Amino acid sequence: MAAASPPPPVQLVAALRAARRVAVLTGAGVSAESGVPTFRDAQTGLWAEFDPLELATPAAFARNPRRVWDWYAMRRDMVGRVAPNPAHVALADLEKRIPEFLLVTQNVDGLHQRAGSRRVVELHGNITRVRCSREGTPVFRWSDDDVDAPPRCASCGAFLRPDVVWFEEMLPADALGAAEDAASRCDVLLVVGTSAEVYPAAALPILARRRGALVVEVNTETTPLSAQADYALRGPAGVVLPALVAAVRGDAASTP
Ligand code: BJW
Repeated sequence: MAAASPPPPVQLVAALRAARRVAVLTGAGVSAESGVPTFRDAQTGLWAEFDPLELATPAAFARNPRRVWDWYAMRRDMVGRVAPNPAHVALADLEKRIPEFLLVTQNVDGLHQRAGSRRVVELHGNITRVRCSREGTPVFRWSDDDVDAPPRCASCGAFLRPDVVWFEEMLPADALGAAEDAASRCDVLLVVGTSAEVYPAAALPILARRRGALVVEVNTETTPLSAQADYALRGPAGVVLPALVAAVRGDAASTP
């Protein structure tokens, strides 16, 4: 049976019920209960085992394209084997109740869309997509079985690469623009499962707060955002979010 969550604060539930515009920023923690490792968690995060400078920068890919490609192939395979968890499902449910809703995710795993979320902006790309490393063109036909990984672009011969955003790369301008617009206009911003350390995503809650939004953090740990958030709900997103959304819905057992 799922762990119980303390009832969400009454004022927060009222604010979400009254909200016309809600934005959500998610990070790796929202997928942790699906079995997707986070990045910075001390024991279990990817960066505890792998060096980001050797795997998630353009220079790393230039130095050793095969190592980077293989690492992403391994993660792509893992993402294909996991399923959305109750946190993803609760956010998809919340979207149906809010007139203007945008879910902004730093995650590349596509689990929000698989849970039924419709209005999703991917800030850091998607691990299932591949593009030409020189021309940026999306590539739809390629194989992980190619012995000479990474495969080459059929048009120009350059290596293919995962369609994700590495350190020192610009975020897709349209995605970042939509995220900033939603953060600056929302009544409530939920910030779920992110260490709030990677910019420009980490600036979105600060922008929302400055523009008068209620900022709500959901995280198992304290982050640099916690002290500035109006509410810091401690606990696994897969427990906290279903309880919060059930209370917003007015389910008898969860109404504070
Ligand atoms: C739970 C939970 C549960 C666990 N329930 N919670 C110096 C040099 C170069 C660059 C910079 C620099 N200083 C600053 C920069 C900018 C840099 C940056 O911010 N670096 C900081 C780390 C210092 N940013 C960039 O480079 C960005 N681009 C940019 O700024 O362009 C302009 C520029 C150009 C040239 C030079 C400099 C700037 C791009 C950032 C791209 C990030 N890419 C990655 C990899 C994506 C592909 C992949 O998946 O491999 O994105 S890195 C990684 O971090 C990934 C994530 O999306 C991102 C954020 O991590 P996230 O999601 O917050 O995960 P964690 O693990 O950090 O946190 C998980 C949280 O969940 C924790 O708080 C847990 O407690 C919690 N949790 N279980 C609820 N069940």
